[in-house]
Amino acid sequence: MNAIGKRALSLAVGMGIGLMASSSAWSQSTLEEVMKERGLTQKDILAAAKTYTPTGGRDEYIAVSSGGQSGQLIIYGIPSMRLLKYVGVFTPEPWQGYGFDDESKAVLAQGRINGKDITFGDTHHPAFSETKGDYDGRYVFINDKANPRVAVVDLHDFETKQIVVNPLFKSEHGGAFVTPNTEYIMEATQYAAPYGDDFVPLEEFNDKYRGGLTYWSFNNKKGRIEPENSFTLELGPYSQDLSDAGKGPSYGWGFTNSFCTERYVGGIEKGRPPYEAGCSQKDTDFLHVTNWKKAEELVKAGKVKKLKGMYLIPMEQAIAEGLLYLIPEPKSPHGVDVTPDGTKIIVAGKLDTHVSVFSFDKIMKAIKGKKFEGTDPYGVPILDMKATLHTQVQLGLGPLHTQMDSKPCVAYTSLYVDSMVAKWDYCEGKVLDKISIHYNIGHLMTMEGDTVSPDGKYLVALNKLAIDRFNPVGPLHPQNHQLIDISGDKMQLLYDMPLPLGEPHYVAAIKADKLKPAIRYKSGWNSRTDSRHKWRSRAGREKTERTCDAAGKCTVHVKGTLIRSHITPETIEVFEGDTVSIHLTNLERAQDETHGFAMYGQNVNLSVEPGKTVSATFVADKQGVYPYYCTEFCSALHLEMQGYLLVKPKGYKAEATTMKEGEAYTQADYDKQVKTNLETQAVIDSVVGYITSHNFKDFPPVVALVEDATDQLGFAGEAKKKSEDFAAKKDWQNATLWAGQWWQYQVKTADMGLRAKTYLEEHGAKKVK
Ligand code: RUQ
Ligand code: CUA
Repeated sequence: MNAIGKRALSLAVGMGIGLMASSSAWSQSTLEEVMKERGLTQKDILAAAKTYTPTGGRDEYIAVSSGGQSGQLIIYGIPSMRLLKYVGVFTPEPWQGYGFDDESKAVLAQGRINGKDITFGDTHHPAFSETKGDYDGRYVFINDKANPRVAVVDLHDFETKQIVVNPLFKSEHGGAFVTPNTEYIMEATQYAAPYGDDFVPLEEFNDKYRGGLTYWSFNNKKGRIEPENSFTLELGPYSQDLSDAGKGPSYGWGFTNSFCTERYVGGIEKGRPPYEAGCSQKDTDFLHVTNWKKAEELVKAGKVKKLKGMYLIPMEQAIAEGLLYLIPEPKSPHGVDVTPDGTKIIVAGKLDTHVSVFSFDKIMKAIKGKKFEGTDPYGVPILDMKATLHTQVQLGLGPLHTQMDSKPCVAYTSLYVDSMVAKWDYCEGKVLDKISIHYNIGHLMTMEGDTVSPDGKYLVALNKLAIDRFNPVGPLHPQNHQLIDISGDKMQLLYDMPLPLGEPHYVAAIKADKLKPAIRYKSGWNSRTDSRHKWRSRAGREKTERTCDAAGKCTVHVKGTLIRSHITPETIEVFEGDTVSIHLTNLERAQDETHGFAMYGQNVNLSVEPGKTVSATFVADKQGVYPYYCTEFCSALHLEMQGYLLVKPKGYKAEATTMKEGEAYTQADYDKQVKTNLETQAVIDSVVGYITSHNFKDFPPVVALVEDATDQLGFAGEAKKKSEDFAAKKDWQNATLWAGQWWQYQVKTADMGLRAKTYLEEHGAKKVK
């Protein structure tokens, strides 16, 4: 047997032994001994028991966290706080091939601004799609504060499908927040700027700079934002902040905070007082109340004009139509959160110790009764604050964001300056409990806590500083997400999780059983456009085509496939100067059999999940030899999953030579290989015997493994036939190599079979017959 074969056999044998060994290695120490040794208290043990998820276990909730400046999403489980995935959104992410394959490059290109690639995002607020105000598990939206963009991530495969750029804004913060049936995704500006792209001096700030609030129209059938049906409400040049959509009685309305309604423009270098002084002078700022339902009617009636491709409702029109009102709120507010029943709107001011609870009913009465205390400089009516307030509650220093409990009237608010979470009753207006966190909490999040039916149970505190909580790793610290049990009267801190990526502003958590992600794509699938890929291929249909145009520019299209453990084609030959487009389809149907594809010197790096087709296009501008290989350790012969791109100099003519093998094989080699194969077949037969004598059909993962193993065994049969044909002709070279290939497929079959057998053993399969 050759060296490759030997290595593979020892791998397979190692695998087999590993799978068959029973794990009886329980440590002998008792719980008391471990507690003593590690200095753990009863409380620690209780907290551990509430979060610990045994091997193979699943979490009850899936959290989708903003990845902050990483421009990604971070997915983790609750209560285990185990990280599951990063999802590339605004930033290239090599593991997923995001920003490397042609298909995802096209998604990132949607996010260009003035023709420039923007390869980061300051992601802030993920929002799940909703049906009747409840998470429906279909999509997640995420905004980019630095560049006014919103992305759509499909939860069917956790991939980014679309990025839209706001044509009017130069920054935003108040996104993404969805209306109760995901009719719209709200996105509000942060820093006022001219809607146009030309220079406007700061002296003209009050007249020419503007804030705004965009309602992005979402097509629930197509799963895409439709910019052509979206509209923006022009707002004063205040720093609009977060938003939330009304629900229940307040359905059809939206609420958006603002600060710096002083319209102060800094200039510290010219001796002017800085922004922070000028922007916090007044005692109150404005809560914007907008009627999106009525605005939508105006748009549909053709009464709204477009600017830069987006419907824009100017302030005069909004005022005349009753679409926009302001309510004074304590200065420098931050979070605005609508209660699950939609009757109240909770606003927290960073510089005020109170949280203000507004009554939607009172707001409507004030609007109907025209109880205005005046207008702002642009003529927008200001409602009387007292007339719209339900109550104000003193919670502590720096209240920011609020989320709801499953218990009626119970809410949790983060206290940034105090580094605490306050549990309180917004109906009665009283504090119920407080807990310290570490340190300086920003957002907090309860399970499905911003829906019409929050689940309570857990709360995650998203802390801005970690300081001394973890092993030091240099001046840049990880973030600290703290898990808190809120099922009882008193909050209990359970766990600190370091998050090593960006400053995650906000997280949303969904009941795990609402998600039904795919295991594989339909064969030959373009995942970014959700359609069959033009360049998909099937086994035996692979081909390489070179076409040249009249000017002599040539393009080589490679339609290839990937399956354990080979890349087809194994050699690609092109000429210097050719444009090369490699399209690869993963033919696997097995769960988790992703193949990667990386190539020397061309910045080519792909991830090809089962069923997917992806492309890499580049110019082969320099003659040479460029090895490529699979980057996922997919099988015992993964390292042999390889090939060469040969870039020939222009005009190169091959000399008439034949390939010389490294080794020549004899009949003895052939016989030895066949003997090994027959022994391997005996192992396979015994595993098959075990599986079929048990109720394996009751276990879907095993059924899938058996299907895959059957496929592999079919391939083995084809290779066996080829080897026997060559042996009949006494071509021992080819006979031996095909016998080796036959064995490769057997090894894969055995791998699947052993995995299936282990699964059955671990899941208590019963013997049948
Ligand atoms: S914000 S810490 Cu960007 Cu959501 Cu409040
Ligand atoms: Cu495919 Cu490694």
